Amino acid sequence: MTGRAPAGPSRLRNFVGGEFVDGGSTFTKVSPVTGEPVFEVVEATRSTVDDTVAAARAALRGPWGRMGERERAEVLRRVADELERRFDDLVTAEVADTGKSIAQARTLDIPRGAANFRAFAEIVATAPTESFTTVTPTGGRALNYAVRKPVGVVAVIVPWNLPLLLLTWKVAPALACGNAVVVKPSEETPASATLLAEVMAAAGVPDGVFNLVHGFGPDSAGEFLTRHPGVDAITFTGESATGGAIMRAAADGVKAVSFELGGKNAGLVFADADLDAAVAGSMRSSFTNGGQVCLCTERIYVQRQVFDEFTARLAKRAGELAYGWPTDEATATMPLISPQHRAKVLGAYELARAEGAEVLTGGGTPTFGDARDGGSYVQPTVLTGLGPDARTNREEIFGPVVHVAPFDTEDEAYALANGTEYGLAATVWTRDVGVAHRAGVRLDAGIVWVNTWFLRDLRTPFGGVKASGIGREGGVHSLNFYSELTNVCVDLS
Ligand code: NAD
Ligand code: 6OD
Repeated sequence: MTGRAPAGPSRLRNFVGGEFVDGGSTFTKVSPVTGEPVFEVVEATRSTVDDTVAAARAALRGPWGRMGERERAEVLRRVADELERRFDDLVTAEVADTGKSIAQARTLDIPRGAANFRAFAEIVATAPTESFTTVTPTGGRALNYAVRKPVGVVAVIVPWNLPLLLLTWKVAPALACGNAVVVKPSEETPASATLLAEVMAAAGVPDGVFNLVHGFGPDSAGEFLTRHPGVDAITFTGESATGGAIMRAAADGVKAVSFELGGKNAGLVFADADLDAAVAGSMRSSFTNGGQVCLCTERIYVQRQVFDEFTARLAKRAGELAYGWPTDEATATMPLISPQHRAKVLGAYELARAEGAEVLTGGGTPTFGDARDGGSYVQPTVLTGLGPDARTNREEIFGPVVHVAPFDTEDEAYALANGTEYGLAATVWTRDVGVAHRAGVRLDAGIVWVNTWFLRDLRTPFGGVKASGIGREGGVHSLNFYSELTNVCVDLS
């Protein structure tokens, strides 16, 4: 990237059966950094969505449908190679769409795109299937074994916060299992998905295996896709309320769903923790990607003996987070994705004040005296003073904001952490292995990190409990969603 913002606006199109297609109306994607237009995006019509589903179905009947796991794994490795070859273009696209720092895009978002394909190439090529030897009624033997088959046409719908990472996290296992996909990125982040279509073509993925539609949710590409009778399964990441709408749309066709939804994640800091690590880790877990990660901690409960010291250190560091252009290596903040999302987060800051919160740092918007004043920035914010029933402590905000409160006993810590409708992730800071284990058992969360945050092994189960999701993806759990298991029973007697 040479300038402050990418060259633009350029036109992003839908990808159907191996071809980019134009036509229909367009919408404008604006930069979160400056509010200026960056891309014109062709919105998929209902008939474009029909065409993608037909192209995907046709691909399943072609050579793709006859490939074995090892051949598909080889295709996935070529996709990873091509993603790495297009690394700089993908970084530029992701930064243009989101305003995230180029340093983060280079070290997290784009490398994980390639890593997702490499990981699922290995997983699908090496995963065992079950087999059982069974005694027959006549005393003979039968062999039962399971074979994996693709589910069919999979709709992949993802949000805007980690666009390529979250898209490829689902596309890689779906392709590994032999499905064809129709993907719909967020209307806020159309660019890296468009490049992924180019990557697929360059890597030799057969036409129709990967299709892309741009657009919105209700009465647009998202809803057309989830209601489409030719779609066999839907994998979705986004808000819990959207998950509900998609589930209703999926009910008619009895389509399988996998949902990774919202969170209101807690951090627990016990008095025996390494406080330097807890403060540094909580800075990451609260403010990475402008707090726009579903796994971010928006509530931290700190054991009373260390509450004052922890809170003072966290608020000081949050107040010192460096603003800068995304292209500056030292930048540690980023804008929110859109003016609408900024209004929502600022509304949450107002609500916190109205509920009686003390604002330890932030609570408003920064001013720059340059083009960034047209962007969607808010200040990183640390709050305290609210009880567990405050809406600020129960509702997902999805911005750079955390509320800090004290606790006395381990039981109280778990009760506070579990006191929301969500249950995605939790982070625990302690040196006591007993506490670490009990936290894993007693917290309502799909993922519990101890003395770390967002440390990922792609073979592990990933997902949420309560309103944070349905199902698990990762490793063999992804294979189980993206494939059908048929049991074959052979009488050997
Ligand atoms: P969102 O639910 O508004 O949108 C997500 C996607 O769904 C977008 O592509 C959108 O166009 C589409 N969509 C919206 N309504 C639809 C409908 N009725 N039918 C079909 N598609 C529809 O979410 P967002 O604002 O883009 O993302 C932020 C949310 O995502 C937060 O709640 C965050 O916690 C959640 N999230 C969860 C995870 C996870 O792994 N659990 C990961 C990232 C983000
Ligand atoms: O790391 C992942 O695989 C993953 N799905 C992360 C989700 C982050 C939410 O914003």
